[in-house]
Amino acid sequence: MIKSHPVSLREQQYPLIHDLANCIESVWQNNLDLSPYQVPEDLGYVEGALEGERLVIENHCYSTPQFRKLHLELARVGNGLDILHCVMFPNPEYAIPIFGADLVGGRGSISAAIIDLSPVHPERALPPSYHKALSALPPIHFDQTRELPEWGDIFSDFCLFVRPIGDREEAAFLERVRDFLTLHCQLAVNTTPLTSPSEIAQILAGQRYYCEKQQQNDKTRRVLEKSFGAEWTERYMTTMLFDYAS
Ligand code: 18B
Repeated sequence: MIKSHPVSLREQQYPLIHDLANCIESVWQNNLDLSPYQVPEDLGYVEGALEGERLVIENHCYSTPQFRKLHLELARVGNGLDILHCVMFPNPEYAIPIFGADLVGGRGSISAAIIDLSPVHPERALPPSYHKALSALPPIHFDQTRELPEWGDIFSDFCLFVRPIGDREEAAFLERVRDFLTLHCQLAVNTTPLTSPSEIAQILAGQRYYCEKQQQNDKTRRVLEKSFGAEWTERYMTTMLFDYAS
């Protein structure tokens, strides 16, 4: 027995998902001052199989001076579909974007790999320091890029949404996540917090808009509903995946 469950899900997951989870946690550990974040007791490790295949979810959460919640979630549906979900929610005193990543795949390939640093500024622009740092990254090419859904107006011009093909593209995606994350952590720790209540209120409104859009992702909702039902899924999507302060 390892911890409270038989084997770590991560060890069994699709290699890119496993490597990405380790990469995300090591960039966090090397660049941020992590404290424990209390996950609601019944949501740390979750298993369900209501009418469909078994779904197993493992949550890892931290907080830091700059981030209210760092959330890394690993999930496996049935015996083949692996998911990595990651969101870094800034404290509202920090006028910085929301880092988000989602990978879905298994049985030999990843069908969707998305990362972004999404603006929460009222004009939906990234801070100049972010724009400059992201623009300076070397150009990157993937054979198969994917169309953002209708609710995807929250994402920045730097959003990468692809179906990575083969080891070379998978490695390139992992490196791009490492670059986004490293520059995000470094810029975040050098950001001076806001003090003006009206500016903080604007950040909160931007974060809320981001969460409300993400809650409209029917593909995520459907996977969760099949194993846990509609009521549980609604609670999970609004309190664990995309919660916002009101
Ligand atoms: N997501 N994803 O996190 N989602 O959570 N995800 C899918 O090949 C889950 C985020 C995003 O085309 C798919 O089509 C489940 C974050 C976008 O309509 C499945 C969980 C971001 C799409 C899931 C999860 C994000 C997408 C379809 C909880 C971005 C495309 C896969 C563990 C920062 C939507 C496919 C579309 C797709 C499932 C984006 C199955 C269950 C943080 C844009």
